[in-house]
Amino acid sequence: MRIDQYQIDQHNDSISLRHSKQFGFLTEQLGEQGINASEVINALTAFQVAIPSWALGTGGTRFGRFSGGGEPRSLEEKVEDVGLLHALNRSSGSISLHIPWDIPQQAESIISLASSFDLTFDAVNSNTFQDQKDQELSYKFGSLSHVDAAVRKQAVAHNIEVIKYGKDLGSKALSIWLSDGSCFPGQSSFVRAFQNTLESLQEIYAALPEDWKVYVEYKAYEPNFYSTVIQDWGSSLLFCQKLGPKADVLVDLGHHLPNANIEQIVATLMMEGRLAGFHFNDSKYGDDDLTVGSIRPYMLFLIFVELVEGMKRAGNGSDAYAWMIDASHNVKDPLEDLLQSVEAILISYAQALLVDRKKLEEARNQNDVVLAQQILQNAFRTDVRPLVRESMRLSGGSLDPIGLFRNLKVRNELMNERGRVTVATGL
Ligand code: RM4
Ligand code: MN
Ligand code: MN
Repeated sequence: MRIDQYQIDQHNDSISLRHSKQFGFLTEQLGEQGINASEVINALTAFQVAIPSWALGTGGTRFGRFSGGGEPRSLEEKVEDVGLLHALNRSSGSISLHIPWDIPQQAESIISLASSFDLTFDAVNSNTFQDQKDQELSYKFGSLSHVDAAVRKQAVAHNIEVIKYGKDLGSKALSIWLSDGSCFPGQSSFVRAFQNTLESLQEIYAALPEDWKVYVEYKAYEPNFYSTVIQDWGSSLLFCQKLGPKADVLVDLGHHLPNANIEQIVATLMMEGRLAGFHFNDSKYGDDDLTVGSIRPYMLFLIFVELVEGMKRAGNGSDAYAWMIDASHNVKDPLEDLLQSVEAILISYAQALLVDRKKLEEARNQNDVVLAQQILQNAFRTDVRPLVRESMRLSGGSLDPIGLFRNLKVRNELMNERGRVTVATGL
């Protein structure tokens, strides 16, 4: 299914009066504070968030999975789904593949399908946290860190194969999330596991094409419950520093221990020039993979405050980083959920762009704690949705992506095309 431009324009026309009023009012208010709304809108338009190929179907937990129907049955249909999202919000212009869940059979034809939707291929992800059918050696006790060199070799070879797939698609990065660790004290040697992993990563690093990067993701726990080899940003940074300049740290919002100060982690990584990018999601307890901004929107805003600051300091734009949603949708329509997530990201980014940096610095220098807090909260409490809508409208998207999605009965259409009982590959 494709959404035509005229359908978007028609829907926009029907709600444009209300939007113009709200947008006009906000622009004026911001103008009084010395903020140029069009600069914010330009930054929003440039912000593109990749969609993971494994998030287009209904997710599940280890207890069950309740498929909603019309899920993509092939990589082609996944590309089509991301095409729908991008047509609606013009902010989801790339797709990130997980190998071997989504192996592109013919690179050229999938590239041309993607470009017909204005999509490119983001980082490719390797998978050594599951055993595949016909796999010779098991990853039950680890992969890149395994005590047996033969298993490590197999895991390294898999990562190198993933790079090859990515190269054919025009990707520029390999993203590694390593589930290796131990479930019980005594099970493994921390030091040996680290050293084995480093050696394995060095081999993968050596296979990276010239203009590629490797993103090293960390996670405190799960599926291993006692220790994880790359457990936190510090371990990840250590690996990256040992590997070289093509390795950077990937932050997944759900991968920290409770109450971690993620915004401070982000600031530190940016200060060191080692932030690769983000896997966005939200959580209440652990790696819950919930809709971005659904539980802790203020934290997301504070993270964006640091991101904006870090980008400014580094003198680069948002395209210098890899932004992706890494979420799972157990009870919502995956496409609606992804639209909500992208919107939440843009809202936080817009709010962070409103922060009066000069005043904030002055307040800090004066130790005016009250004022510093107020400056941040003023920005956070501004309803910036008209800016987000306007940025989508200007780039040809919808003023109300979810409204139009429902209006066009997209899910019904997909169920008619693909069937009611379809299960997408992924978790
Ligand atoms: C992990 C991690 C990885 C993702 C897998 C599916 O928890 O977030 O990034 O690839 O889940
Ligand atoms: Mn992740
Ligand atoms: Mn995760």
